[in-house]
Amino acid sequence: MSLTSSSPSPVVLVLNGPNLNLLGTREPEVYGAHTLADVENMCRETAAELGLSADCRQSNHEGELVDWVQWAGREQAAGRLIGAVLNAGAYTHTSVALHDAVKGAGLRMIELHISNVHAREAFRHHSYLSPAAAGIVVGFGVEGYPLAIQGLHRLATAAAHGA
Ligand code: CA2
Repeated sequence: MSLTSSSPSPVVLVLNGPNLNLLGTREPEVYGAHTLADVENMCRETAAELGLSADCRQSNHEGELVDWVQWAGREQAAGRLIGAVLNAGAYTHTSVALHDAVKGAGLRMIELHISNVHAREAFRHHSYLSPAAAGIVVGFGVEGYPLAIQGLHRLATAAAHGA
């Protein structure tokens, strides 16, 4: 047993929605060659550089994502979590439930898309999540995940200092 006690690192939640478990297996011209495991490792590395711990989760189920957003809002309120990076996949364009969950939970959320959704089909141009987002990262490939974590960390630090 250690004689010194230290509080655990603040958490950043990284949520990936439907079909993102297929990253690196299909459509590399759109989403790149990295797998979801690669992306999650990148997130853990970036989080560690910032003194954070990354909690990375993926689900193909809307209700499970809603449950995790609600949990994250409670953790953020308790001061244990700085917020979430959310790539909701196609639910971005369909889910009032996820919009309501982020708003209702008061979750500091960065919306992320690997591809530039605005340069793609018209049905990808509307997001139910953008009005609930603290920031948006779009079109940087999987490099967007570290960028989003860095941006979220800056916003959370500014909020902690009353900015
Ligand atoms: O660009 C993004 O990150 C998206 O959120 C990805 C979603 C798409 O519905 C959004 O419009 C934009 C699709 C995720 C599916 O990912 C796949 C990855 C590899 C192979 C097949 C699907």
